[in-house]
Amino acid sequence: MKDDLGRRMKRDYEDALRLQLPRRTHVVIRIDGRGFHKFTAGLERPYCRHLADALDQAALYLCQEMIGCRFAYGQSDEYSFLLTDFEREDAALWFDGNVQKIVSVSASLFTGAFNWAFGSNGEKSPAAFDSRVMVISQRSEVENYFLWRQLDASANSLNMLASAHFPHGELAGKSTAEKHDMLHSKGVNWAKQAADFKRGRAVRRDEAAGWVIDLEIPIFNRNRKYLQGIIPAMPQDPLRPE
Ligand SMILES: Nc1nc2c(ncn2[C@@H]2O[C@H](COP(=O)(O)OP(=O)(O)OP(=O)(O)O)[C@@H](O)[C@H]2O)c(=O)[nH]1
Ligand SMILES: [Mg+2]
Repeated sequence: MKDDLGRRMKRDYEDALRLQLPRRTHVVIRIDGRGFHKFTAGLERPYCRHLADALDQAALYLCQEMIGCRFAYGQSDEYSFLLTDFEREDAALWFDGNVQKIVSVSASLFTGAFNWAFGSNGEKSPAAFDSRVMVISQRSEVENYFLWRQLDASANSLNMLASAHFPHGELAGKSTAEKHDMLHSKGVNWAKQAADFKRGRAVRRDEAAGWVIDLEIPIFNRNRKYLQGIIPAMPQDPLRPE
């Protein structure tokens, strides 16, 4: 009776929403701080090194935990991870591609590791992160995905710097060039800020040292070789004529 009930509950309800990723493709997972405008309220502005370090540590931990992880890129309160499962015939996909497992476990591992690394934030509640997963089959689109996140990094970074020097109302409707001009008028130069706060940071695999945090990443669309050297290419389709 109990076993029958369990089988029926699983089949009728649990398995009904079971979603599976396709195999042999690029998988991207993005993790983002939940309500971080609140969580970061008392932190150093415009850029908080302690926050960035804790995000990097959480990303490093996740890179080591996720089967098939190749690369991670982070900025502001988010980190994106690239996973692949096509390098070898018998390569595994994390949780066999079970979407609910992938998003829930990635968010919880990242959340746990971040809070551990960050420590207490005064009286505040612990930080929480959401997670989403997507499949991007084309290698060039994976590259575009990371170009997009880095463009967002630079825009966020400029906005953070501007909002540390001007009230919200004065910045509303201002273009990127105008924000740069406003900052220059106060003797502040965005270009002189730390590279990783302008471009974001990466966790990548180094042949000698294993997983490493990289604070000196290039501007992706000025140095295409960086991402192209990291994003794995699919092996040739065996059906293709010789
Ligand atoms: N003080 C400070 N804040 C930061 C730093 N990096 C990111 N943030 C804040 O993190 C927030 C990230 O914004 P979003 O992810 O768009 O918004 P959110 O409030 O997290 O909301 P959801 O992601 O939708 O849950 C922004 O409000 C930034 O101000 C930092 O170095 N210092
Ligand atoms: Mg957020």
